[in-house]
Amino acid sequence: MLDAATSSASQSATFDAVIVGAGFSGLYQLHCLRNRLGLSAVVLEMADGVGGTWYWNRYPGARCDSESHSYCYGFSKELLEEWEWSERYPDHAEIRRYLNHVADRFDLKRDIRFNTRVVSARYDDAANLWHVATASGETFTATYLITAVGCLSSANVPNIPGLADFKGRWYHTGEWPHEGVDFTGKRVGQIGTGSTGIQAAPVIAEQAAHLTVFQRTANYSVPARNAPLTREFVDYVKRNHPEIRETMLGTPNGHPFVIENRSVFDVSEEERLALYEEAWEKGGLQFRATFRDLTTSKAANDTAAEFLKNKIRQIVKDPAKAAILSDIDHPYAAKRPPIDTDYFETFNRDNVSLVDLRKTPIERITERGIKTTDAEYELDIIVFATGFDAMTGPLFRLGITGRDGLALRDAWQAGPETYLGLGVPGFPNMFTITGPGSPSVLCNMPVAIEQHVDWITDCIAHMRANGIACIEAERPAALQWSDEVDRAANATLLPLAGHSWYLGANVPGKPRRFMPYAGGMAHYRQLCADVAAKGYPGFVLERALADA
Ligand code: N01
Repeated sequence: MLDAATSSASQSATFDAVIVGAGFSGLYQLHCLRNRLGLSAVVLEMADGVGGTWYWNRYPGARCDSESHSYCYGFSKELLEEWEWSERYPDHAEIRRYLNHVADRFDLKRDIRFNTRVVSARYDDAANLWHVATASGETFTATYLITAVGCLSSANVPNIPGLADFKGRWYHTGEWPHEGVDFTGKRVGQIGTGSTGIQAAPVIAEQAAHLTVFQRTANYSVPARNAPLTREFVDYVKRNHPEIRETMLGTPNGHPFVIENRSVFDVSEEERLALYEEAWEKGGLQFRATFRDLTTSKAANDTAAEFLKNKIRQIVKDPAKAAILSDIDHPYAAKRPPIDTDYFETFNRDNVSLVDLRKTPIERITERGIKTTDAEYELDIIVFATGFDAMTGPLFRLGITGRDGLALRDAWQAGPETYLGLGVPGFPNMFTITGPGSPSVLCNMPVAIEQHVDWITDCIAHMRANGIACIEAERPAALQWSDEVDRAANATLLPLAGHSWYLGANVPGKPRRFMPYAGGMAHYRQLCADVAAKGYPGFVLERALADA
């Protein structure tokens, strides 16, 4: 084991592993490497606290769409039993409290360097080491580089002409000011109606003088039915952890509910509507699990889509607004399905208007507000709920170069190429937690993260037990995996939402490639376990020179 020491010659702190990011992934990875394997590891985190995505996403209404009792680590029975969530869906502040509790409970903060932004990570072929440099000029050297930067941490502010001219204030939801934003008496424009915009609009509308929502693509949403958790439910969860986790680990998406094993066409129309109504009343992402073929058959999906569009028409009283909001061009859940608290109801407020950007696109931002082809909207504040340069963006920001000085950005010019979303050809001893090609964002994230971290930890333990100095994904295996990622996506309706960030379509110039693995978490877990059990086929394992 290398000591966490600073070599006076290079002034570079040396560790077994450098982990980048102190969210769910980085915290657990540090726990595994340091507390289980006894290795020296450091987490480099650009924020001044733990939380990762939840450190930055503090926008009004920011709340998790996974149910709280499933949005947590499962690795510690004690942790599961002692932590109590307060609501069905935890808000951003409660999730940060949870992650701080975890960091304190496992004494993790002493090995996290906060306010430390990685600007480059370079693989040194000759020494088989990673050299990591930070914005403040510090350098770190490590055998393993583990990226724990999340999938949705690189804000996408669209390049709309004139933003610099705007005399008001503007904010991106993913980089929200910690002190909050006071909307009182303000005219607010919100661009974006994805999961974030759908959470934010109702809360902003309650405070602002006026909210104008600029919608490019209409979206489905199902009520979250958020509520405080009852004592009975909290106690039930405590008593039934093993069963709940068994369900989560057995499903394709890591949630604590099963997908019903019935087709839309197994039941009469009357029965189907009753089942949709029941799922609507229950609320949440579980709506998607009402029938097994909702995500794979367009004809089946059409029935849910129609039900949800009708709900919009029933809720929104102004027929013109209802028509714009329900004019949805993709199957339900082909984009990440939002859940909401009073989103469509918000459009019944007198102080909320809606602009259809499909009919009247934004031409520019002016000193006074947003100018579409039809009108100029005077605003004091613009909120960009415009999403992220997802999955690859956070990795590119690290300035990673692998073998022979190859930049990750160049290696992935035509789209990301990984083996299992965990390893990248040309980038030895680098592991990507929830990287492109992993189920990650198509799964309840903590479930996906724990599987990755456990696999990486076991892999490093195997390397150290067997004198293996270097592991690197093989190109043919990565190419095959890319084909499998495509195949899995094409077996679903996901590619039918041509503008989704799953495809990279939301960022101009980004190669279009379906990035997450849609084959299901349970299946993926088995594939990864098989690879490990068979001695890591698809990876090249090299012994240390002295052992060769
Ligand atoms: O981002 P999005 P998000 N002009 O990319 C619009 C996770 N999440 O932050 O669809 C006008 O989904 C864009 O329009 P279009 C979750 O995985 C989790 O909402 O490209 N509009 C779209 O309406 C989610 O999927 C939770 O036509 C522009 C919106 O902005 C992911 O984060 C909560 C535009 C972006 O939607 C991202 O969601 C929230 C432009 N130039 C989010 N550019 C929880 O679980 C973009 N748009 C808590």
